[in-house]
Amino acid sequence: MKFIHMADLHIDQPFSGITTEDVTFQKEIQKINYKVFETIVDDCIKESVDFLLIVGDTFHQATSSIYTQKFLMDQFKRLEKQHIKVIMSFGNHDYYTKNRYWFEWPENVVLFDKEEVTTHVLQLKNGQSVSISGFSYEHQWITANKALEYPNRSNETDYHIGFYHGEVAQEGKYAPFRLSDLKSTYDYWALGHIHKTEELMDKPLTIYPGTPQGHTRKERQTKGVSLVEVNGSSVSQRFIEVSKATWVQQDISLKETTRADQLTKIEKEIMAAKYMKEVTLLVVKLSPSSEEGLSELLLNKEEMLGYLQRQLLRKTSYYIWLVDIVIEPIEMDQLIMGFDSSLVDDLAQHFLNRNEFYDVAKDIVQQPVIGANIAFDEEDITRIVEESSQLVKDKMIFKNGVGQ
Ligand SMILES: [Mn+2]
Repeated sequence: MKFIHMADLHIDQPFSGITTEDVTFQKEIQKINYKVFETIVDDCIKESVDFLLIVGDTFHQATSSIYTQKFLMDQFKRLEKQHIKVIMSFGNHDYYTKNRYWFEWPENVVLFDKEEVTTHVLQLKNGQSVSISGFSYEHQWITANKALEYPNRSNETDYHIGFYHGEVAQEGKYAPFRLSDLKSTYDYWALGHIHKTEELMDKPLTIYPGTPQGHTRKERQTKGVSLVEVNGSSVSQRFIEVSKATWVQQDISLKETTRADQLTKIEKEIMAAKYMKEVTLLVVKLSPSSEEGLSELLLNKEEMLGYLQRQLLRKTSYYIWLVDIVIEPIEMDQLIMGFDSSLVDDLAQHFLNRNEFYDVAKDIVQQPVIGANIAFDEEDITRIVEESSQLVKDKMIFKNGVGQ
């Protein structure tokens, strides 16, 4: 028995952080999700699997566009021609409502469309058979532990697979379960919901394949889809990478650079990394040269980002899109003061006087919107002055060595 297990495609989810006026790039990025699914179908055909398992959240929304539905049905038909079945459930994002679909599902597609656990039996190409037990979401949330509802391993078929879109948790909204609740006599547990690739158990092999294509900068740790082969009691598994856009974080140091060198250096280092994917979605983390450099970067970050986005997009035959610039905070050298820290406390006393306090705080207090809504009483003043003098003390090293 050979199959591919995927989940969480989120085919109609846009990529976060892509703001571009470049029309060719816009078109390219819109096609990516579709290309990813085409690649999965190609792999099913190439590996001549018995079936494709799709464990929920194929669509990002419960109502998907007609175009997307048609695209998916056509891809399923490609599999039908090769006698490859599709077993599919719906997750919390694409929870199932029958009348939202505009087309008949092709004959090779077997759906889990109910919230109760049901079992489908499939014949394999070699004459063996498999039971597949699972459920779908019909609402956004399922609070019950569905794992407790699965049947024992079937005696009628050669293999038994469990389908589960949900989370390992004591309680929650996504069919929370404990690993020990999953039937241990099954051959494989095909999970969905978590976007990071994870193997939870070895026996039986229990896998979250993760999303095949990350859509946010947090979805970097993903390995594609899970290709599984089971022969009697021996199970072999590997991941197949299918993503078309990669999320990357690159660290670039600006230490010992002058302002005039910085943009060129950033650009050069990005090009030197030789990103070869069709689309690279890049987050650059800069370490500034100094405290002064830090404030300069913070001040000009948006403009630098816009400039670099335009510079990089057309540099290669591939696309590099700079999603964001993150600036690393730097350690501030503490000032060494030639007096005792008690002097700070003495100075602070001065500002406990209401008039002195209001004189310092006048920029805030006289601001019409803020001033109308804030009145400081004695207690507020004391607290603010204490906190401020502590802040001052934190940034200094004193002669008496108290650093505080
Ligand atoms: Mn989900």
